[in-house]
Amino acid sequence: HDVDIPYEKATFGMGCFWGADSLYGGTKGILRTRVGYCGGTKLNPVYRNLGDHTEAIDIDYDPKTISYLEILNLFWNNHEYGLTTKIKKQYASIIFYHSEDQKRIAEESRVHEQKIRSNEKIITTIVEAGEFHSAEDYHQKFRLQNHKDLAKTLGLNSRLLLTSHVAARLNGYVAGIGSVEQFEEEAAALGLNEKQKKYTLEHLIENEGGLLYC
Ligand code: MHO
Repeated sequence: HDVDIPYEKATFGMGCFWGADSLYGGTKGILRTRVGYCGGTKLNPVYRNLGDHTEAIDIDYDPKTISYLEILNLFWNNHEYGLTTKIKKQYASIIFYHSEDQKRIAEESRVHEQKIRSNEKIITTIVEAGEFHSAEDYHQKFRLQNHKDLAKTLGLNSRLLLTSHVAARLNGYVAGIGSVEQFEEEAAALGLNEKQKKYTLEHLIENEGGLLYC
């Protein structure tokens, strides 16, 4: 049940990557997600030793269903980037663009955000996407992996944790992202059985509208 359609990429640093993974995973039009380290120079960064890298979310999306601007709006509305307190490089607010188009749209959206949040100083930087270093398996689809029984039914290995469409979507839904209506529309296409469906729905309802904690 993977989706083999044309896609584009989006990459952001927006605080702890667990929350971003679920946020985007449950959003309509997002095909796959992975979390990792980006923007620095250290070779082979790992969670306990990430050097000058930033925690980042890497997204494959279907541009026919969701636009880059819509994805950016989720970025602006779901992390902190204008605090007077200093944010560690690990949690820096960064837009990693993949094309000149993305760069332009990102820069325009930053100007717009600064206008409507005139009492905050936006510290978000916009830089070209470089190498993305995938994080350790246990960081991928972190919320979903907390639901051990459901995760087990998907048979996720190291590769699937990075590439599975179903895992990306369920990682959002169990965290309360997306709506019941959206989930019910999609459950058949995801190939879920009744038990998986019932379990996911329960947790979607329980967590809907809640905060993405870290
Ligand atoms: N407080 C969490 C943050 C995790 S995160 C992926 C921890 O230290 O485990 O930055």
